[in-house]
Amino acid sequence: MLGETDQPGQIITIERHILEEQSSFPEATGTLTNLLYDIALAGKIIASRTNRAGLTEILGRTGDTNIQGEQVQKLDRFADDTLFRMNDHTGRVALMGSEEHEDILPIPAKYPAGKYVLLYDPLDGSSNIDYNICLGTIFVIYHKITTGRGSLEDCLQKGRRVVAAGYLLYGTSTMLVYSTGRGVNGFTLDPAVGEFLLSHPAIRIPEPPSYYSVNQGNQKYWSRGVQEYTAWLQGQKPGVRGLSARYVGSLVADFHRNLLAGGVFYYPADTRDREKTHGKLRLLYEAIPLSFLAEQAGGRGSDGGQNILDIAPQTLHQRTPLFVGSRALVEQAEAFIQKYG
Ligand code: FBP
Repeated sequence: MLGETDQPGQIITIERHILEEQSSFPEATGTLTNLLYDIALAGKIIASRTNRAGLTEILGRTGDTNIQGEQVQKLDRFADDTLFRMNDHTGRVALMGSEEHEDILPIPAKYPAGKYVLLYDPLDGSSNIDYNICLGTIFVIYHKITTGRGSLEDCLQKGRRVVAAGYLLYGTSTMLVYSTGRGVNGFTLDPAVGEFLLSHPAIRIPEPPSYYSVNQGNQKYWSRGVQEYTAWLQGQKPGVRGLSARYVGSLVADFHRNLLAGGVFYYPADTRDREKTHGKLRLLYEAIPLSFLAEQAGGRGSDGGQNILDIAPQTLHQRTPLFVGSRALVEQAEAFIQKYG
């Protein structure tokens, strides 16, 4: 697999990597390759704004509220517009779905509709924008399965049908991590040349794990199973070495750390808000893409009862509890929830 054969220090751009990946799909037409290029370019444009967020009029709110009931940040809107305008005219995508929009986003009639469906969370962790904390963009790609120019049905596909998924992390450096179902590779943007270069080939979640990531401020609203699981992670159970707690409050940042260092991120269902008895995070453009990547790196994603990739989505913005990261830690969560509810 690419990455394992490359000598350390070889300069591999994401374009070359995607092209070499394409060569392992004899039936490939290059459309997915170009769609991944477009997403990488959109990521560079968004990064150019996040990096200067404190200096430009991009901080603060638009005054609008999105379908999630959240205040829309200017940077949210910019990221959302950038991803849509990058993909609405290329003839590669039939329709899109965004965390920021209540309904699916069909391709304007004046443009040809393509064979792929692109769903995205344009700017994850947006509650952290004003505090200069890591942000991310999460995306997932499916084949269009209906005839014509596509419909909601094309967006409500199980994670087992994912063609490609990934995220951009806008942190100390800008990274793009993706998979087409042949392992997970990470690229770092070299601002000097404006290129994403292969920096993390063939990522596998290491054992033993080091971290657990959860908003423990919600603990009293969790089920007994999740409470017992958290105590186990903290080493309060006999014979268990506790893990260290890390929580940024930006899903992509917390997931990325655990992907590279070993650990589990979880956002369980809680009784705090009737709206969120199924958890806070969105199945289609947060839980499925990250669970796909985790599984490709030897880990697992679960809602506490079943693999996230086996859930049949019902609605565009449906929420789900999420436990994702090191396989053994996620399986333990399922065991505690099965035992204690
Ligand atoms: P969005 O910013 O895309 O709405 O994502 C939700 C999110 O910010 C995640 O990034 C993060 O893991 C979680 O919510 C933090 O929630 P909380 O503040 O309740 O811990």
